[in-house]
Amino acid sequence: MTRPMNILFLSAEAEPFVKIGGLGDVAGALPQALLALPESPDIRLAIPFYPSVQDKQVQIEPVAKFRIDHASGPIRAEVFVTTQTELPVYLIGGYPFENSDLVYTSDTMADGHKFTFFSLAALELCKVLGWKPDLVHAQDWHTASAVYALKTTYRNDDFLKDTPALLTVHNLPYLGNGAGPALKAFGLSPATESTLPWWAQDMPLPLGLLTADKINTVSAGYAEEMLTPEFGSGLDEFLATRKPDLLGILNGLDQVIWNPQTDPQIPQNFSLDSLGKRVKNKSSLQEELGFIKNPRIPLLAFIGRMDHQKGIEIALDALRLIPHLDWQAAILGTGDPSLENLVRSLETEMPDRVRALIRFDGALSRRIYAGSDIMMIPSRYEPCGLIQMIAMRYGCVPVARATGGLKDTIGDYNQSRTSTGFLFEQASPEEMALTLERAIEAYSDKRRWPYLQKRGMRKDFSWKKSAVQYFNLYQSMVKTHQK
Ligand code: NHF
Repeated sequence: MTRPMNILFLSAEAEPFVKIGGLGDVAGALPQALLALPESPDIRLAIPFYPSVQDKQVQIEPVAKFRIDHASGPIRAEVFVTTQTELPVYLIGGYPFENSDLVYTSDTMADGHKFTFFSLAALELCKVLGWKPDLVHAQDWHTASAVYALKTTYRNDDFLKDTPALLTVHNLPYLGNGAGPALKAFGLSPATESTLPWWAQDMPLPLGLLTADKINTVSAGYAEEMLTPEFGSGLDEFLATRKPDLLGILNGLDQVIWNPQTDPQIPQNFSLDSLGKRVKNKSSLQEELGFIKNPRIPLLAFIGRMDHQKGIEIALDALRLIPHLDWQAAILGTGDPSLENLVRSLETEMPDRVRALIRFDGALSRRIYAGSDIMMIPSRYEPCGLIQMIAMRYGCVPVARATGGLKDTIGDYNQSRTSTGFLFEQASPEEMALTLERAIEAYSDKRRWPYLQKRGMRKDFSWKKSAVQYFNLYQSMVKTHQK
């Protein structure tokens, strides 16, 4: 191919327009990183035009108006494109988004309706613009119906037929359960004759997994775990049939935004060569949190969403098992109110060494990365994870469950030459407590600890690395289709 590859990148969220979770980070960074490659593709990002994005007053211009067929009558789509960045970002609006203040809701029917509308409108947009994608790259269940549509209703479409599709799984348990009626109303029938288990035959993510030319997830470890009953969300046996087309590509980290050497929001900048300065961040954090200011007491932290996946209660119970050791703990995040209350209870039990920081606070999270010693990451599953990468970059040593991307990015202390942290196998407070004990003991070895920190700080988690892998994958998929 002499011209650059045309890639349509679909996501329900993308920084800086709208970000709810890790998907927003990826969709904000990866298309940009692909654009920065020497042989950059003509990549275009499409996201829904939520009311919250409209409020941001992004510079845009209208590009298209068309209709999407629906059982109760056609629905009008109105599309704008951003004009202030090199990456074209299509904002797809229409009435399904007009009253959706929240990106994701608990109303699975309504979410199914709006995301199916979005997915189909994104494909239709390419036709209206006369811009033929060489590949469609969808993310998670929200846009998986674009993959299914390409391979079914658009199978004989002159413009879009034979377009290869890549589906990236960022979080397998979210299958799009409840979206079946919406798919049907938009003309996408269930795959009743397929190899999918019967209960998944009308769900967007399984349908995308069934029909995508390639499937990837955000670490090699999670790609393997998805094939097991523990992590497969009921699809493990089906996914085994797709194993030849399933791969893992690790997410990257924005190394400019996350840089302890230049981060303006931390009290004391530091680098690999001036790690000694880091202690100032610790003492100022101890002071801010009302803890005893003592550099010898290890300061543990948890940052993240308080939900079942992230396993915060495992960490709380693990801390209860090690009262005999000296430590302090800062726990920052919001989420499930019952889990938030568990964090508050631990603070009440141990007021002089636990801080329950129940809020979203980006600036404080940076001070914690820069000033705490150990980051606790007890996730039950973690497709990739960002916290561990940021922690390592800031010299904060992770103690994490050996799962998915955590296992792939953290070298365990036992492998002394490559170790950057501590891993434990079972999601149990007992195992985590033993591992915290190991970490706290290692912390007291003032000679060895900095080696551990420095190995983590040296790790290259740049987006460039991931972008090259996606580029090669796109290229091989496009070539296979041209044959
Ligand atoms: O990093 C973005 C993120 C992952 O592990 C994370 C998760 C959701 O659970 O790929 O998606």
